[in-house]
Amino acid sequence: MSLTEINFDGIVGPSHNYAGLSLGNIASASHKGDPSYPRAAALQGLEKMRGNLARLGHQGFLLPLPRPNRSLEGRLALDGSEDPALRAAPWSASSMWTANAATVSPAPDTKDGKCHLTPANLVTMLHRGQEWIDTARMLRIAFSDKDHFVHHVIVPESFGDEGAANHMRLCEGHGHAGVEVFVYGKPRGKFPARQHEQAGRLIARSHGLDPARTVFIEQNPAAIEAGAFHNDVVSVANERVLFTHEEAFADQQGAYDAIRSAFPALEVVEVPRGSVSLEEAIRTYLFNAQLVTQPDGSMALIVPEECRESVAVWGYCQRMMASNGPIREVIPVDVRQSMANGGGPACLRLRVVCDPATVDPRFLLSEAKADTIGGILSHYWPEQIDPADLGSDSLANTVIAARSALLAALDLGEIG
Ligand code: SUG
Repeated sequence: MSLTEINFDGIVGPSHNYAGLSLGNIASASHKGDPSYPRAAALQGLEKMRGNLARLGHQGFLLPLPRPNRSLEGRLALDGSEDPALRAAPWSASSMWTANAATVSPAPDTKDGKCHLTPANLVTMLHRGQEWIDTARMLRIAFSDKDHFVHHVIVPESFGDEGAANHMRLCEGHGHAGVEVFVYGKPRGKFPARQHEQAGRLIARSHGLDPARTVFIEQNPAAIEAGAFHNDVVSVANERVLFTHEEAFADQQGAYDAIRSAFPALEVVEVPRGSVSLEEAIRTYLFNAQLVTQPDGSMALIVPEECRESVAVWGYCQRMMASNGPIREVIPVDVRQSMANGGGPACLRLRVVCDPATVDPRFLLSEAKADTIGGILSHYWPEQIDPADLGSDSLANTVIAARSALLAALDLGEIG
């Protein structure tokens, strides 16, 4: 068994649009009604995957879900008199943010020595709550090896669960036993707290985690109010390192103490508000970065281009690289189409620590497969969608044909 971390990015679906559906997600609200560019969005995502494949040696992907979702359309009793937000929900391409697909506990952390996955119920938002049925089916195909993977049912819908976006793992190396950190929110202000405390506690029990190596932390309500609708907008962890904003948690010092008592080797890289305000961190998505261990053992932070354009954020990054800290490189990537809906580089990927040989190879990227995917995206993905187009038969035909072409090219037609 050679355990390694594989990032499974969501391929941006052909119905990618800006309907402004996510309350508390500032980017989604501020781009409401704008035209979107699904082809450019998907190609940006593919470029990020190509870069990471070259840098890290492994890269996986998950597929867009079937849209428009005819079953949800039926349940919403759409007749043209409804709020346009209801009409848009069955068209959402939000499954591209696979950090919200599931919570994953790698084999070294669990009692039975298998990797456990629980699909996220995403109940807080209508357009996201439709994802889990299809996501769960896909995960069961991608990780079908029963000797290595265990699939759980979703957390009961009374407890909102948004998956890996609120879950961090500290470890000496990815293949070592880790400490899993579950971050939850409490509803205190005008924006919803999307991750319920009980969701994390329930997942930790069902995944068979050791209570001594499991930590539960409350997100700072002020961060939620500032637009950090998931913890991964204000912190990210990799191996020994927690890279976080000073205002990420309700009790910042208490959070560090709790993690450190379970994981004494913890190294915190804390960004003070004096260097980067919470608002600037959320606008640029500095923390919605992929903190990765490169083959030579050094750590790189893959950030959105927006970070380079911010004097405060880029200044901080320069100082961080010049210091003797654990993060030696900061690499900007262009995922602007996703960013405009509140999804940065980290939202676009689900981390799974496993042996690549145990994954269905159809979900693993190679250079040649990236070329195939790029060809399909360039040929079939719509160039532009205006939110007013959502609901039209001709757009539905285009979107359905585009996804079918991708599935056929990847020999994944069985996903349907
Ligand atoms: O759930 N945006 C997503 C962004 C998810 C980002 N994921 C992580 N932070 N891990 C969300 O708010 C856009 C809504 C729209 O299409 O209008 C949206 O769903």
